[in-house]
Amino acid sequence: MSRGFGGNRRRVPDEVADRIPPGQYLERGFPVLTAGPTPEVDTATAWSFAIDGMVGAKQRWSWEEFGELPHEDVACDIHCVTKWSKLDAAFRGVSLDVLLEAAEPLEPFATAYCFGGYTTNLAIEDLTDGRAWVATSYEGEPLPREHGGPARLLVPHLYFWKSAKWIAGLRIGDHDEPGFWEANGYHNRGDPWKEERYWTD
Ligand SMILES: Nc1nc2c(c(=O)[nH]1)N[C@H]1C(S)=C(S)[C@@H](COP(=O)(O)O)O[C@H]1N2
Ligand SMILES: [Mo]
Repeated sequence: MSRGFGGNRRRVPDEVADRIPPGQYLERGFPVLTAGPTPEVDTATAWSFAIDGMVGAKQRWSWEEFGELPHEDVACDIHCVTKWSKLDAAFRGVSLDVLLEAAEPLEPFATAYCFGGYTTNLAIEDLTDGRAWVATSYEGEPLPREHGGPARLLVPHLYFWKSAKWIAGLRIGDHDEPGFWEANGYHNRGDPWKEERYWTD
């Protein structure tokens, strides 16, 4: 029995059903989810992006230097563990393949750290092969501050808590250390297609 036909805004339209992971609903807006205050990071005086820790060649780019790196458009679907999914989000940024190639990681794990103190852990395997970016624009405009501007990590194949806003750098290491949400009960990896929401999943 299908009660309330037409009245359920969480019904997933058939034409996009295969793009919505299990347990998710289609969101047309772009909700803001931030634990704590929204940092303000001045690109001229305060912003840089670093790759440090166990690497062959430590890197730090100023905003101006970062702007000279090759950028690409990224159209992607994003999935938040709070169950909304947004299709065809249009970002622009620098591929982690480019950034990591410069830094030469020597070990397999990374912690993304941010202005404001948020962290999240990722395997380098999940940051390479054209699947992760440091994004600086959204829908053709500078990335809005509430969505992580000046720059955020974008790892659309994992739940969106891995896409660290106001990213300041990646620290490479030899062991996998839980970040902010991972230490508070979220899954260590967070694959939306496997519904890896909580550490018990
Ligand atoms: N620095 C920082 N990054 C963060 C968060 C945060 O609180 N601080 N929240 C995460 C969570 S839980 C989600 S779902 C997404 C939300 O991104 P949005 O606000 O652009 O939708 O950002 C992730 N990145
Ligand atoms: Mo989230």
